[in-house]
Amino acid sequence: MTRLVNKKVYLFAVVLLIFSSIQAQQKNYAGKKNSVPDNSGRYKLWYNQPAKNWNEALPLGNGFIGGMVFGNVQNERIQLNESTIWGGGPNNTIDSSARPYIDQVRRLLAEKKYAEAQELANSKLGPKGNSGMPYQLAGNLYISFPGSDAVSNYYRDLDIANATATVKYTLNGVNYKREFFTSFGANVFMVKLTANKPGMINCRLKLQSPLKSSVTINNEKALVLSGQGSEHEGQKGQIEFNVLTRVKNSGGTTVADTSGITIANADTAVIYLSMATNFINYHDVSANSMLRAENILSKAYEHSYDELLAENIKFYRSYFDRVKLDLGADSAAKQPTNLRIQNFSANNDTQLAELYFQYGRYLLICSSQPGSQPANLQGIWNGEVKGPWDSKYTININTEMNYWPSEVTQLPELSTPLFNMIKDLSVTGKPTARIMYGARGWMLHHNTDIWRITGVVDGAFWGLWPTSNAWLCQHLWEHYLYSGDKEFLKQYYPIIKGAAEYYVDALQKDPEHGWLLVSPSVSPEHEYIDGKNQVSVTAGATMDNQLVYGLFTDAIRAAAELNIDKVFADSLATYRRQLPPMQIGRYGQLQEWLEDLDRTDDHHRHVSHLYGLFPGNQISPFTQPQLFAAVKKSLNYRGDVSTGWSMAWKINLWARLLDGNHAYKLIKDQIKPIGGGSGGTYPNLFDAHPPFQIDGNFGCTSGIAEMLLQSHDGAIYLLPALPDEWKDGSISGLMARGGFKVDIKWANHKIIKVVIHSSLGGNCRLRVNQQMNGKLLTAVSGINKNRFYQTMDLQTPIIKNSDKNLQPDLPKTWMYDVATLPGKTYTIVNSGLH
Ligand code: FUC
Repeated sequence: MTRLVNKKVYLFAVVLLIFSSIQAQQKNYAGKKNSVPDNSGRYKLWYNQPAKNWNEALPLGNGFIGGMVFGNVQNERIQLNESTIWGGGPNNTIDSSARPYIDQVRRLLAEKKYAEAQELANSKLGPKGNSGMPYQLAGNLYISFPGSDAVSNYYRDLDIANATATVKYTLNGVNYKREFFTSFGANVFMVKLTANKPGMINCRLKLQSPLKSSVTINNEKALVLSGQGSEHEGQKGQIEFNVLTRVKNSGGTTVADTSGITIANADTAVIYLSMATNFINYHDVSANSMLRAENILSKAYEHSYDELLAENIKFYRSYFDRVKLDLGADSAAKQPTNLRIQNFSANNDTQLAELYFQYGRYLLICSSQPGSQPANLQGIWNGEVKGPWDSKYTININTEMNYWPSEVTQLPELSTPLFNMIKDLSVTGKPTARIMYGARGWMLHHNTDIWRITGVVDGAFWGLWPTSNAWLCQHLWEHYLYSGDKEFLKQYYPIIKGAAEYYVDALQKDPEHGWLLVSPSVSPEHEYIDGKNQVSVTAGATMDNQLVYGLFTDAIRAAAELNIDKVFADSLATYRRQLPPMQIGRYGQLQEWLEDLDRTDDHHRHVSHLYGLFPGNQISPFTQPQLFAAVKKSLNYRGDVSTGWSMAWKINLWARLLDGNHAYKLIKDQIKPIGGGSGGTYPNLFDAHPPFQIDGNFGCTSGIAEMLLQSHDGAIYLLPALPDEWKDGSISGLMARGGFKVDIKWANHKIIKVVIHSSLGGNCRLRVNQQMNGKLLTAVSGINKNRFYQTMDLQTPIIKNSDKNLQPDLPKTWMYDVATLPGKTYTIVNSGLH
């Protein structure tokens, strides 16, 4: 009882504290005249107060380093990240005692002793050594200013069209301005402090880190923070890092000592900040981090802020400007972003949907660059020593979701870090396949980290999932479908083949049907009920069947494209036929497990068995209408509101279910402040699982693209899922498979203009929801001859539901072919609207 009372008192005190700190903030900033952004800011996130917490700070980054800008008036904080600062050091987590237990678990599953199988798996097949290392922050740059917080005209923004952030305010009649960006070319974080009167820049810089670290100063009067990644779960911290910062001022003075740099009476001050570590690759940490950080800083220091900025904007825009989305003007952009998020579901704030779409592209450009680490659970932005789920790579959905927008929104180079990680994993995952499963090829379980670990993480209930390799390889094949890049395919074919070989050896014959099953496994992180037990460990989960079916198909097609390995490809075709077909269960749902165990009141966040619809291409409304209808049933049972990434996945799924209004409903569920335990969006537009997880940002960007264009099912489907709210608009630069770049303009929900840029040539087949009569178009039906548009040849599903004629309501569509040549552009103006 006393404990309960104490708890209540404590809670009350916390609420009071939060409330009074909010009031204190409001006292400083409310009531003062807030400045309205210079142009209503189609591409700006803007606010009239500083960040009260990390989820209000604004992210800048270049794939290698990142910073979160808080915009506090008296004590500016820039929280710093370097993408190779992780706990521990080179290691792998292969379980050398696993082999006999895997066989025992397989036997128990074959005998349908599920609870026993799980008990054994949980006790014998848990993590060995560690559950992966955490991605860690570098520290903080603090800039403290004398005076008071009571300023007027406070304004703070992030301009995602230019990758810059700004803070402005007026104090004692002086207008102060701070500008920030992260240089892609020079790899430094830049800050510029100015005022509209000379001699007014007075401040003090400090570097700080919660990691083991010390601060010194070097010969060039740069402040030097030297630190070390943490020891974690028995792994000694082997990352060494340095953060260096140096000032260039005009007017006034700068004095540096080990406690900081003091800038006095300057007209302007520019701060250069570099960060580097000793990390070379997952098995080599022998670089000299200090030398690296010094070189970066001294090279950048030769250039002025304006030079670096001009070069940066040019570089950044070479990515960002490739896609333009216009969903029409609305007046909500005149409001600060935090208010727009609050009001999104009530208002039709089309420009916020646009901003969210482009923000996903911004975040990918800033967190994943050729040569960098792939975007992790938080991209590159993590303010903690041990962030949520270690801020590492979860491969049963999250890592893949990060890269969903890259091909379709024309940022394919940004997948390079993912491809490189797959290459690493195909090496570290080879002994795992051999030692744990007695199989050739390579494999990993549901997580990895910078050291590319491949063993079980977090316990068998979550971690005994061996199918990550198949999902990762889907990205390799998709890159080929979009680009037609044979060199790329040649380079990565052995990796796709290695994953397929793993399954050739590891699949288990099901005694009941003779099917080949992935065993043991789980339907990611989900459980079924076996008697009184909640069990996750299983064999032949639908997602696994789809993933292996997809992998074998891609490997067969890749071998054919390269004209190699026919015997192996033919053997895969034989195995593929023996995989379990998809099954429609008693509720008319797509079964998640081999047996009909689904529940209609199950709202679990993972929708793994719907992989076949998205991001897979195994369920088509036109050739698999029954499966299509079953997926719809399953998704309706699962419900809408969930964690951030789950809602983002559902946007893509509803787009593929050709229901734009339902997809839009999920965008509304996602773009709202968090509450009631479900996901949403933080004031800085970061996706909330909660907590912050970047996958939902990327997933929603991909979902919006899928609503406007799809190209996985034999044709380029234009506006397949346009919601009522997006009546007029245009999109340019979206990519379709086969190297087609597509621009679409529509009015009153009808397409009025399409422009196709063909890079590879070949037949361009369009599917539309309206009759079109452009001069270049030929109305067609039947198979698309373009080889990038081959559809999946599936086994016949098993239907257990009594309604054998499950037929979805499908829109009437028309198909047209345009014969294209490489490098040519085709404009179709649909004059006759039907
Ligand atoms: C998977 C999800 C969780 C979370 C974590 C990082 O485990 O089930 O919801 O997103 O990854």
